[in-house]
Formats: sequence, structure tokens, C-alpha cells
Amino acid sequence: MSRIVNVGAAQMGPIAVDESRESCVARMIDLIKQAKSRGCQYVVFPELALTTFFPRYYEEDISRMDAWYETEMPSIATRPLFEAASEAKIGFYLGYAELTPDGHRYNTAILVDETGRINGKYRKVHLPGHYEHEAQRPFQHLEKRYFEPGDLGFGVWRQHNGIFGMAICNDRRWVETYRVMGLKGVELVSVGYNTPDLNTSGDEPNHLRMFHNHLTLQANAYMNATWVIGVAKAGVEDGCMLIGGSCIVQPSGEIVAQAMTLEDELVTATADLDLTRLGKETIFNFARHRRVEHYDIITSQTGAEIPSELSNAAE
Ligand code: CDT
Repeated sequence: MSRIVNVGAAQMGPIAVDESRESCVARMIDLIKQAKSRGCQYVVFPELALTTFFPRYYEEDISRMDAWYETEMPSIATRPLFEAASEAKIGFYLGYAELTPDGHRYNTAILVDETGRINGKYRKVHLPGHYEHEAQRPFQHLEKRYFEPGDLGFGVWRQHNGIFGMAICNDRRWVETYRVMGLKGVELVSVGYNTPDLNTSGDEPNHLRMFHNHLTLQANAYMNATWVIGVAKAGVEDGCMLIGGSCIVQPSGEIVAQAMTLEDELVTATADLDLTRLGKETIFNFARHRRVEHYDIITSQTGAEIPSELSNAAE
């Protein structure tokens, strides 16, 4: 049973506001064909990979945004991707906006196995941005308006003889995301993202957007002894610059392959899932070293609260 998986980070360039799902799927099928020719068995696509990043548009009546969401998966438009991938015996991660039959809206990713079967589903937990139009911003980021926080938690699934997990964009900045999956033995975490190169909430040099992207992917890979594949939708989309920097991170925390462009680009690496063992059995052997008696506050309290009595250092 091989635990060596040839993996691909299938970065996508911008998706135009009027670009059809069929066009996006055709681009993804081209990336699948490249992945096949390079021996990949698993490919990761970005967050919201079937449309432009529509939360940058404000709409008072949310139901008027329904056309941006998928109501079935696979659909007529996306089935060719499932067929191309299963024909190539490639599993994949795909991000899209989901509208459920009972009217819930989620920022969702699915894990599809090499036969084209949906093996797992994740709904984004850490939604960034704001609910209302905020005129002072150069562009809007209305994820809190258009999505509910995910209701499925951080699952893991058996795939490619390993344990695979998923997260979406802003989730990658939160240690809890990876630690919950780490406690389920995760060996490969896939993360699609759409990250503007500008922080519209405060003053911050643009270069920090890429630094924080890689910092969080690499640090959490190391601290949970897992592979992490981060995949961007990149380039100037509808006047908004999105960072690239898609990368494959090994369990040591080092980047082993990284995108060079802001366009559709496949980045590949050979992921030996057994490279997770060193960390999991030694420095990050959770069973041996974690001290849960000191961690209650992590799940019982959400925001920071300064204790009424601060202990002073020297006793
Ligand atoms: N899509 C997404 O989650 N983007 C956020 C943008 C920053 S906050 C508005 C991110 O974490 O990259």
C-alpha cells in the first residue's frame, strides 16, 4: 500500500465576472490533463473556483445572488470535471458556493476520490469580512453577508491511503483549524484561497499578505506534522489584485514547490505521507506532550478577556 502521493496545486488566474462555469471547468480540465501527464494522483483547486469572488458585490436582497451558488454537485456544468478527473484516476478538492435545498448558504469545499465519488464535504468556519456595504473600503468583502458559518466542523477522510482534511482561505490563519484535524491524525490538509493583496481594514504593507499566507500554512504544517497544500485564485480579478503563492508544504514546515505566476499554473510535488511520522511520533506526539488541563479556555471562551487579577511573574 503506497503512501506516496503525487500531488498538484492547481492555481487559477482570475475569473471574469461574466465568465461561465463551463469556461472555468474547461480551465480546470486542462489543469487535470497537465496533472495526468505529470503523474499526479490528487489535485487541489482554489476556493470558489467556479465563479469570480462574488462577495465583493453588495446586494440588498440576498436571493438575487442565487445564480452564484451551486444547488447540486456535480451539476451539468461541473460533471465534465468529475469525468475528466476520474478518467485520469485523479482525486481533487474543489471550492464553490453552496445553496442547500432548505436555503442555507455556505462557502464549501469537497474532496473527490479518484473514482469521481464525493468522499468528503467541508463548509468554511472562519468567515472573514463584513455584513453591510462599507463605503470607505476600495472593494467589499461580504462573506459574512452571503454565507453562514460552516456546520460540519473540521472532518478528516481516508483518501489515497492517508488521512485528508480541508479548510478554506481565512481558516488557514487559525491554529484551531489545524489542531482539530491534527487531533484526528490528519496527514494532508488542502486549502483553497482568494486573498486580496491589500488589507482594507487597516494600514498594512502589501508584502505582509504573502508573508502571512506562507507563515500560517508552514507553521501549522510543522506544528501538526502534516502536509499542507495552499492554492490561490490569483491575479487581477475585476480590478481587485489577488495574491498567488500557491504552494505545497511538507510536514517539516518547508515549502517544497511554489507557483511562479498569477495565472492558471500547476505546481507538483511527491508527498510521502510517512514523512508525517517523525513529527507525530516525537516533538508533536500529542498523547505524550499535550497538557489539556491548561487548555479549557480555548473552547470555553471566544474573545480575549484580561483576568481581573493578573499574576506577577516573580514568586
Ligand atoms: N476568502 C478569504 O477568506 N479571504 C480572506 C481575506 C482577508 S480578510 C477580508 C483571507 O483570509 O485571505
